[in-house]
Amino acid sequence: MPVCDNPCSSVFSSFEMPASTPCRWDIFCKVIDNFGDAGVCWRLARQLANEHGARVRLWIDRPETLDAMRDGTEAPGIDIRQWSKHVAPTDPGEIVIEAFGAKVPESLLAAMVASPHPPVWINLEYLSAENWIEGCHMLPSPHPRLPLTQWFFYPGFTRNTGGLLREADLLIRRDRFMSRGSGPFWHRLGVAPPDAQALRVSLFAYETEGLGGLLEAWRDGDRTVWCAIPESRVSPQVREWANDSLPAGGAPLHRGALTLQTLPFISQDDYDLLLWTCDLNFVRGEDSFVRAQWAAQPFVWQIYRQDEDTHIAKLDAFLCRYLKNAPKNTADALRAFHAEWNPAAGNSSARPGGAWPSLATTLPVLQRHAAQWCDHLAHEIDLAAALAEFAKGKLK
Ligand code: TRH
Repeated sequence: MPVCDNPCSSVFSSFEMPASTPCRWDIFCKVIDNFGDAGVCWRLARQLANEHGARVRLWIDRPETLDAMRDGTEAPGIDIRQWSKHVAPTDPGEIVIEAFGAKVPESLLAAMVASPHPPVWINLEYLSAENWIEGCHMLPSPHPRLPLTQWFFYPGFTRNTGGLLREADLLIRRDRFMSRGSGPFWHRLGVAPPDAQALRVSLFAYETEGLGGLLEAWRDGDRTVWCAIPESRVSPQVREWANDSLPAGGAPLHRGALTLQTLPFISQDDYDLLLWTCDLNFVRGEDSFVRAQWAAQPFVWQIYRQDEDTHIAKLDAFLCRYLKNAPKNTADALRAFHAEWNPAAGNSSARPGGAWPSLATTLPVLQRHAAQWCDHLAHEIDLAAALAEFAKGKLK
């Protein structure tokens, strides 16, 4: 069965596509917390629709999570549907993706078994830089009871993984934006542009003990720091640090060498612009972490915490890969900062203010390193293309 030449079933005809249009994808997303699960699925759905002619049903248990990220963005080819244990399709597409452990309902599994052409059933995993994922990527996992096979798909940083989400025109758009300057962007956000001499920082984070120390290091430092803070879990802590004196209406707050600029939670597309235009980005989770790498700017990753500190091995694996070709001083400074920004459980002595001076000194080197890393990654296949290729192979 060809992957992209099938007439679409009647259910998918609600998309009003021509009969020759292709691949019907179902992506299942369960929002565990925050924005990452929804953010990745939405980005993947958009790319499959825009670049691979896919018709995607994005099944999400909490569709409202997408609202601020989409901010009204049109999504031709994507049908966002709410699902739960009780409301789920019984007419699978050609490709069914369970993202990040979202388990499709039994009724759909039964329909998959009954289908004359069972769909390609994919388990899309979390991103990791650990070596073992290469051995598990694209492995089959037979269902314990039903005549169905699921395939593991691991995003990653190497050729033997599924790659990272990257729209075909992303780096071109980034370079065009950078060559035009960020003035119109700030104007659109209603924000006074940062001083040209200032170090521009974006801060997207979970609650963290190290925040106060870092803000104080910036406040008392030699260089002006302008820090944009889109609304997130760290925002209440920022307000507390500022003694609730952040001006209303988004005006900046000045403290010594530091200017704090709060922002609302902006759309995914605008968030890219913010990452591109800042000299240093604090990111977290999975999707902002990847977008920071496409920004080709230095970044600090606050990894999502897991029980028994298993996330620390994941963080180390990434830093190892990322810093492999970096000068030793630079690698040491970035590692030290990450250790303070991601303390192991029970280590409450973390004060990233302490590791800041070394990181600040090495930022120009880190900037070049980030650009090289981005170029290197851009030579690998992107996740949407890898999934499309894999599905095509399985549907033959
Ligand atoms: O929000 P996150 O912490 O998401 C997650 C989830 O917690 C998830 O359960 C966990 O498994 C995963 O991390 C590892 O961080 P992330 O992944 O960076 O997602 C944030 C999304 O929000 C991303 O798509 C970018 C988007 N975003 C905006 O659209 N506008 C904004 O202003 C900001 C700051 C982010």
